[in-house]
Amino acid sequence: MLKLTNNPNVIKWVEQMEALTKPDQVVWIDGSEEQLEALRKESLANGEIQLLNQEKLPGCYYHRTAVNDVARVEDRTFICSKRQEDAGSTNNWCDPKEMYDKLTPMYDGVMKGRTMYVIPYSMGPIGSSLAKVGVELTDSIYVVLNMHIMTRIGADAFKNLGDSSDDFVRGLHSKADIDPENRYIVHFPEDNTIWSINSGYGGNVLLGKKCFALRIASYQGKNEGWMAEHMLILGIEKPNGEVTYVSAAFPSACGKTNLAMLIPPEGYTSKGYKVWTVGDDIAWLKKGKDGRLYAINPENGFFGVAPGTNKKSNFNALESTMKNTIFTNVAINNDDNTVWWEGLDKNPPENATEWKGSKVNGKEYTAEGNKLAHPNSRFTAPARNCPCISKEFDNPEGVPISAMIFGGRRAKTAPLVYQALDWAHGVFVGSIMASETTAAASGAVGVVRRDPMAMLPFCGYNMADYFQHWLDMGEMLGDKAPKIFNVNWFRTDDNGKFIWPGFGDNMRVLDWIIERAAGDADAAETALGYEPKPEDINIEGLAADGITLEVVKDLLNVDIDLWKEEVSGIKEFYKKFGDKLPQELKDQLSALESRLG
Ligand code: OXD
Ligand code: MN
Repeated sequence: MLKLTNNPNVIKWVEQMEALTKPDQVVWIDGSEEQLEALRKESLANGEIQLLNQEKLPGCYYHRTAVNDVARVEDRTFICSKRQEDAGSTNNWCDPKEMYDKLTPMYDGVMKGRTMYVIPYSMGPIGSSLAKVGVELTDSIYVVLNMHIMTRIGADAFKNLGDSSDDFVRGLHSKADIDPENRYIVHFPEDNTIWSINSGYGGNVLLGKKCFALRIASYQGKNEGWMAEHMLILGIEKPNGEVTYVSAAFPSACGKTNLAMLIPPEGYTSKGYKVWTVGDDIAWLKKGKDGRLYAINPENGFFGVAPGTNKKSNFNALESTMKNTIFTNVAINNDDNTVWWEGLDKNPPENATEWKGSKVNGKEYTAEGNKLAHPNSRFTAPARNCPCISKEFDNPEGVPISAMIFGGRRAKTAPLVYQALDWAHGVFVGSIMASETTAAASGAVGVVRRDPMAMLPFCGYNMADYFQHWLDMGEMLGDKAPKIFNVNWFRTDDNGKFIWPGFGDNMRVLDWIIERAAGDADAAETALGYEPKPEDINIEGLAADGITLEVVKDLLNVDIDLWKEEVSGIKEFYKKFGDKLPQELKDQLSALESRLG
């Protein structure tokens, strides 16, 4: 078969990996519809994927993973830098040589009787100076089909690399035996290399996503002066046509995909406000020619959590899944061969197949407290399907970011919104990001988990160095740096009920943020930073939700005693970083303490 590049570095590496894994044949993925269709047929024939109702869900397929292989495995994810201190205390570390020695025998001959697919892909629009090239070798057609949706694949991807460059990320994946005891997701940042074995779950095997676009890219960004962040990107268009772009980081289960595809409330849409999605999970950000920070979404699709997605919570995400989508571990409605998940509607199908593959009466099954879809079941949908996809989605220059938003799920501490005093304070705000555990996850409810910039599981190097890199980026950007904000949609009342309606109504907070970033909104200074005056949050039409000016005042209230406790929590957390924690962040913590009095 034709190789898709003459680049000797690519060819040499593919040959080495072929010699190691010993596949029966090697197939280069050119990205043509003809080749993809042949692979879909093969995958259908061997039962790896199933065809769904082609009238209702054209081009859609179903896949079920092994029961033991349904999520990312942080305890089996490693950063193998030469020096342990370069991985830091929040990553699993192993000496690279030791790890190669351990994994090489596992890969030896692992593809015997199988085909090795060579997938060239670009993270970011082809030709963009912000884009990067990867090559993933895999023995899974499911991976090829997902990579086709999630990245830009095929010969064109090599255009950015040229004939001699060595700057591509080498990803080697084998399902092997899907053995959880020998499952490894390993990054060698200094070698531009990712090795993944014994998993078939998206987050572990679609190597362009978390492994490359966050872990390897964050390391590259530190060395090359740019940023790879776990952030959505969206554009807010005002009635005069002006679009302001913001990026936002939240830990999982805080509604990142929902915010990325938000539909503004009636009072805004009728005036002509619109929201445009550039990305829902990852942003690569670099200083542009005009000195501002520009962002691209390196991905080409959405790998979204299905449960909870419905017409009301996220109409645009649901629409995105109506064609050319792969569903993984959701339930099947056997009456019409479509898909179902918890939260799609209130009618679980009677004639259902639950995610593990048993036929059940969905109504009875769910009434007994069982889940038809796995809580982490997913859709892999092309970004272009999204009704509100930004026209800048493919812009190689990216979009200029005016504001960066951090957030988490806090019942009492964090106010609805506040603005950091300056960039360095904003870095501090990001570094103390936290979320309280919900009943949805196992373990105690209400426990505070710190997840700086939502990057704790995704930073490919020492997080203390990562904080320093953020501080350095601020120096580089100077007064052109985006303004930094923190939001919390999740304050609860005394009965534990969410006070703020959230979803589309979060537009009301974004509205203040973009006006403030443009220097057009007033603010009051609090111990935490700048806050809107309560009357500057537009609550028109929210009376039925119980939102009055008084309630907004409460939502913005800073409870000094709770924040003093918070400071102790932060001090405890910061100990993890030892001497490497930048002095600037220690100073920011002391400054907060003294502002609290
Ligand atoms: C994801 C995650 O899958 O953050 O996007 O876990
Ligand atoms: Mn994510």
